[in-house]
Amino acid sequence: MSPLSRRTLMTAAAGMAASAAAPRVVFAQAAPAPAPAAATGPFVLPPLTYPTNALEPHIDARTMEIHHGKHHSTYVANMNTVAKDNPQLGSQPIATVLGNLNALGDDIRTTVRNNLGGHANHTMFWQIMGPDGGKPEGDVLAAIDRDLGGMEKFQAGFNAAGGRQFGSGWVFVVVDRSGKLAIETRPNQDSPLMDGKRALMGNDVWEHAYYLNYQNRRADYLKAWWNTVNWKAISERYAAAKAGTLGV
Ligand code: MN3
Repeated sequence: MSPLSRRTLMTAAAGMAASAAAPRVVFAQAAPAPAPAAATGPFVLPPLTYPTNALEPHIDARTMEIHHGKHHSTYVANMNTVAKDNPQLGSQPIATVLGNLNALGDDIRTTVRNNLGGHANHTMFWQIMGPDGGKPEGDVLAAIDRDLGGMEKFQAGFNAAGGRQFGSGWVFVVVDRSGKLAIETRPNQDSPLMDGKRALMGNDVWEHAYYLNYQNRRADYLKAWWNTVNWKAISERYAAAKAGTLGV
Protein backbone atom coordinates (compact mmCIF):
# COMPACT_ATOMS: atom_id res chain seq x y z
CA MET A 1 0.00 0.00 0.00
CA SER A 2 1.41 3.37 -0.94
CA PRO A 3 1.80 5.97 1.81
CA LEU A 4 -0.73 8.09 0.00
CA SER A 5 -3.50 5.49 0.01
CA ARG A 6 -2.73 4.58 3.62
CA ARG A 7 -3.04 8.21 4.58
CA THR A 8 -6.32 8.42 2.69
CA LEU A 9 -7.65 5.41 4.57
CA MET A 10 -6.48 6.76 7.90
CA THR A 11 -8.10 10.07 7.17
CA ALA A 12 -11.33 8.34 6.24
CA ALA A 13 -11.22 6.28 9.45
CA ALA A 14 -10.55 9.38 11.49
CA GLY A 15 -13.43 11.06 9.76
CA MET A 16 -15.77 8.21 10.62
CA ALA A 17 -14.63 8.31 14.24
CA ALA A 18 -15.19 12.02 14.29
CA SER A 19 -18.61 11.62 12.80
CA ALA A 20 -19.60 9.17 15.53
CA ALA A 21 -18.26 11.44 18.26
CA ALA A 22 -19.29 14.78 16.91
CA PRO A 23 -21.95 14.50 14.23
CA ARG A 24 -22.64 18.21 14.26
CA VAL A 25 -19.17 18.88 12.89
CA VAL A 26 -19.77 16.47 10.04
CA PHE A 27 -23.13 18.08 9.28
CA ALA A 28 -21.51 21.47 9.27
CA GLN A 29 -18.88 20.27 6.79
CA ALA A 30 -21.48 18.57 4.64
CA ALA A 31 -23.76 21.58 4.42
CA PRO A 32 -23.90 23.10 0.94
CA ALA A 33 -21.72 26.12 0.45
CA PRO A 34 -23.68 29.35 0.71
CA ALA A 35 -24.91 30.65 -2.62
CA PRO A 36 -22.43 33.09 -4.11
CA ALA A 37 -23.33 36.61 -3.14
CA ALA A 38 -25.00 38.56 -5.92
CA ALA A 39 -22.37 40.51 -7.80
CA THR A 40 -22.17 43.85 -6.05
CA GLY A 41 -22.51 47.04 -7.99
CA PRO A 42 -24.92 49.85 -8.63
CA PHE A 43 -27.99 47.61 -8.83
CA VAL A 44 -29.61 46.46 -5.59
CA LEU A 45 -32.37 43.96 -4.90
CA PRO A 46 -35.04 45.93 -3.02
CA PRO A 47 -36.04 44.06 0.14
CA LEU A 48 -39.65 42.96 0.44
CA THR A 49 -41.49 45.24 2.84
CA TYR A 50 -43.67 42.34 4.05
CA PRO A 51 -42.98 38.70 4.97
CA THR A 52 -42.91 36.13 2.18
CA ASN A 53 -46.04 34.49 3.60
CA ALA A 54 -47.97 37.77 3.83
CA LEU A 55 -49.80 37.19 0.53
CA GLU A 56 -50.99 33.67 1.35
CA PRO A 57 -53.17 31.92 0.39
CA HIS A 58 -53.16 33.81 -2.92
CA ILE A 59 -49.38 33.68 -3.42
CA ASP A 60 -47.52 31.12 -1.31
CA ALA A 61 -44.36 31.87 0.65
CA ARG A 62 -42.18 29.47 -1.36
CA THR A 63 -43.15 31.15 -4.62
CA MET A 64 -42.31 34.53 -3.09
CA GLU A 65 -38.95 33.28 -1.81
CA ILE A 66 -37.93 31.89 -5.18
CA HIS A 67 -39.41 34.74 -7.18
CA HIS A 68 -37.81 37.54 -5.16
CA GLY A 69 -34.72 35.77 -3.86
CA LYS A 70 -33.75 33.88 -7.02
CA HIS A 71 -35.43 35.29 -10.12
CA HIS A 72 -35.32 38.99 -9.31
CA SER A 73 -31.95 38.68 -7.61
CA THR A 74 -30.51 37.08 -10.75
CA TYR A 75 -31.62 40.03 -12.87
CA VAL A 76 -29.89 42.34 -10.39
CA ALA A 77 -26.71 40.25 -10.35
CA ASN A 78 -26.63 40.10 -14.15
CA MET A 79 -26.96 43.90 -14.34
CA ASN A 80 -24.10 44.36 -11.89
CA THR A 81 -21.97 42.04 -14.00
CA VAL A 82 -22.64 43.94 -17.22
CA ALA A 83 -22.21 47.28 -15.41
CA LYS A 84 -18.61 46.39 -14.52
CA ASP A 85 -17.53 47.08 -18.10
CA ASN A 86 -20.36 49.54 -18.80
CA PRO A 87 -20.53 51.82 -15.75
CA GLN A 88 -22.83 54.27 -17.53
CA LEU A 89 -25.62 51.70 -17.04
CA GLY A 90 -25.54 52.24 -13.30
CA SER A 91 -25.09 56.00 -13.30
CA GLN A 92 -28.25 56.85 -15.26
CA PRO A 93 -31.88 56.47 -14.16
CA ILE A 94 -33.28 53.04 -15.07
CA ALA A 95 -36.02 54.71 -17.13
CA THR A 96 -33.39 56.55 -19.18
CA VAL A 97 -31.44 53.38 -19.97
CA LEU A 98 -34.54 51.36 -20.86
CA GLY A 99 -35.96 54.25 -22.88
CA ASN A 100 -32.80 54.36 -25.02
CA LEU A 101 -31.88 50.73 -25.63
CA ASN A 102 -30.92 51.55 -29.21
CA ALA A 103 -28.05 53.64 -27.88
CA LEU A 104 -26.45 50.51 -26.42
CA GLY A 105 -23.98 48.29 -28.23
CA ASP A 106 -25.17 45.08 -29.85
CA ASP A 107 -23.12 43.09 -27.34
CA ILE A 108 -25.13 44.26 -24.31
CA ARG A 109 -28.49 45.45 -25.62
CA THR A 110 -30.37 42.18 -25.15
CA THR A 111 -28.80 41.55 -21.75
CA VAL A 112 -29.89 44.99 -20.56
CA ARG A 113 -33.34 44.68 -22.11
CA ASN A 114 -34.01 41.39 -20.31
CA ASN A 115 -32.30 42.00 -16.98
CA LEU A 116 -32.90 45.71 -16.41
CA GLY A 117 -36.44 45.22 -17.68
CA GLY A 118 -36.82 42.38 -15.20
CA HIS A 119 -35.38 44.48 -12.40
CA ALA A 120 -37.74 47.38 -13.13
CA ASN A 121 -40.82 45.20 -13.54
CA HIS A 122 -40.24 43.26 -10.33
CA THR A 123 -39.36 46.36 -8.31
CA MET A 124 -42.79 47.72 -9.26
CA PHE A 125 -44.44 44.34 -8.64
CA TRP A 126 -43.29 43.93 -5.00
CA GLN A 127 -44.26 47.54 -4.33
CA ILE A 128 -47.85 47.29 -5.56
CA MET A 129 -48.63 44.17 -3.53
CA GLY A 130 -48.95 43.68 0.20
CA PRO A 131 -51.25 42.52 2.96
CA ASP A 132 -54.21 44.75 3.86
CA GLY A 133 -54.02 46.54 0.55
CA GLY A 134 -57.24 48.49 0.99
CA LYS A 135 -59.50 49.59 -1.82
CA PRO A 136 -59.11 51.84 -4.84
CA GLU A 137 -60.22 55.37 -4.03
CA GLY A 138 -59.68 59.01 -4.83
CA ASP A 139 -57.91 60.09 -8.02
CA VAL A 140 -56.90 56.59 -9.09
CA LEU A 141 -60.44 55.26 -8.76
CA ALA A 142 -61.73 58.25 -10.74
CA ALA A 143 -59.20 57.49 -13.48
CA ILE A 144 -60.20 53.82 -13.52
CA ASP A 145 -63.83 54.84 -13.89
CA ARG A 146 -63.01 57.38 -16.62
CA ASP A 147 -60.47 55.39 -18.69
CA LEU A 148 -61.11 51.72 -17.95
CA GLY A 149 -64.86 51.62 -17.54
CA GLY A 150 -64.95 51.10 -13.76
CA MET A 151 -63.48 48.44 -11.52
CA GLU A 152 -65.47 45.48 -12.77
CA LYS A 153 -64.72 46.11 -16.43
CA PHE A 154 -61.11 46.99 -15.61
CA GLN A 155 -60.45 43.77 -13.69
CA ALA A 156 -62.12 41.63 -16.35
CA GLY A 157 -60.14 43.34 -19.11
CA PHE A 158 -56.86 43.12 -17.21
CA ASN A 159 -57.36 39.41 -16.47
CA ALA A 160 -58.33 38.71 -20.08
CA ALA A 161 -55.24 40.54 -21.38
CA GLY A 162 -53.02 38.63 -18.93
CA GLY A 163 -54.59 35.38 -20.07
CA ARG A 164 -54.03 36.21 -23.75
CA GLN A 165 -50.32 37.00 -23.30
CA PHE A 166 -48.79 33.93 -24.94
CA GLY A 167 -45.87 32.48 -23.02
CA SER A 168 -43.99 34.69 -20.58
CA GLY A 169 -44.74 38.33 -20.01
CA TRP A 170 -46.64 40.97 -18.11
CA VAL A 171 -49.98 42.72 -18.09
CA PHE A 172 -49.76 46.37 -17.06
CA VAL A 173 -51.84 49.43 -16.49
CA VAL A 174 -49.75 52.17 -18.11
CA VAL A 175 -50.17 55.80 -17.16
CA ASP A 176 -49.13 58.96 -19.00
CA ARG A 177 -48.25 62.37 -17.59
CA SER A 178 -51.87 63.52 -17.88
CA GLY A 179 -52.94 60.57 -15.72
CA LYS A 180 -54.65 58.64 -18.52
CA LEU A 181 -54.69 54.87 -17.99
CA ALA A 182 -54.58 51.95 -20.45
CA ILE A 183 -54.19 48.17 -20.18
CA GLU A 184 -51.16 46.90 -22.13
CA THR A 185 -49.20 43.65 -22.23
CA ARG A 186 -45.51 43.05 -22.89
CA PRO A 187 -43.62 39.82 -23.67
CA ASN A 188 -40.71 38.52 -21.60
CA GLN A 189 -39.28 41.26 -19.36
CA ASP A 190 -40.09 44.14 -21.64
CA SER A 191 -41.21 47.22 -19.77
CA PRO A 192 -43.43 50.18 -20.63
CA LEU A 193 -40.32 52.24 -19.78
CA MET A 194 -38.90 51.07 -23.13
CA ASP A 195 -41.63 53.07 -24.83
CA GLY A 196 -41.20 56.11 -22.61
CA LYS A 197 -44.28 55.10 -20.61
CA ARG A 198 -44.76 54.27 -16.94
CA ALA A 199 -46.41 51.24 -15.38
CA LEU A 200 -48.93 52.26 -12.74
CA MET A 201 -49.25 48.60 -11.79
CA GLY A 202 -48.79 45.20 -13.36
CA ASN A 203 -49.03 41.47 -12.88
CA ASP A 204 -46.33 38.96 -13.75
CA VAL A 205 -47.74 36.14 -15.88
CA TRP A 206 -44.51 34.16 -16.20
CA GLU A 207 -45.14 30.63 -14.94
CA HIS A 208 -42.58 31.19 -12.17
CA ALA A 209 -45.03 33.67 -10.63
CA TYR A 210 -47.72 31.08 -10.00
CA TYR A 211 -46.77 27.56 -11.05
CA LEU A 212 -46.14 26.01 -7.60
CA ASN A 213 -49.64 26.87 -6.46
CA TYR A 214 -51.68 27.10 -9.65
CA GLN A 215 -49.76 24.95 -12.19
CA ASN A 216 -51.32 25.68 -15.59
CA ARG A 217 -54.28 27.61 -14.16
CA ARG A 218 -53.16 31.13 -15.01
CA ALA A 219 -56.73 32.39 -15.03
CA ASP A 220 -57.18 31.33 -11.38
CA TYR A 221 -53.95 33.09 -10.44
CA LEU A 222 -54.99 36.26 -12.27
CA LYS A 223 -58.29 36.29 -10.42
CA ALA A 224 -56.81 35.56 -6.97
CA TRP A 225 -53.99 38.07 -7.45
CA TRP A 226 -56.36 41.02 -6.89
CA ASN A 227 -56.45 40.05 -3.21
CA THR A 228 -52.77 40.97 -2.95
CA VAL A 229 -52.97 44.42 -4.52
CA ASN A 230 -51.84 47.39 -2.41
CA TRP A 231 -54.09 50.26 -3.46
CA LYS A 232 -52.34 52.76 -1.22
CA ALA A 233 -49.08 52.15 -3.07
CA ILE A 234 -50.88 52.42 -6.41
CA SER A 235 -52.42 55.76 -5.40
CA GLU A 236 -48.93 57.01 -4.52
CA ARG A 237 -47.59 55.79 -7.86
CA TYR A 238 -50.45 57.51 -9.67
CA ALA A 239 -49.67 60.84 -8.03
CA ALA A 240 -45.96 60.40 -8.78
CA ALA A 241 -46.67 59.54 -12.43
CA LYS A 242 -48.64 62.75 -12.88
CA ALA A 243 -45.88 64.72 -11.14
CA GLY A 244 -43.25 63.13 -13.40
CA THR A 245 -41.40 61.62 -10.45
CA LEU A 246 -42.28 57.94 -10.86
CA GLY A 247 -38.95 56.17 -11.41
CA VAL A 248 -39.81 52.62 -12.26
MN1 MN3 B 1 -41.21 37.25 -12.35
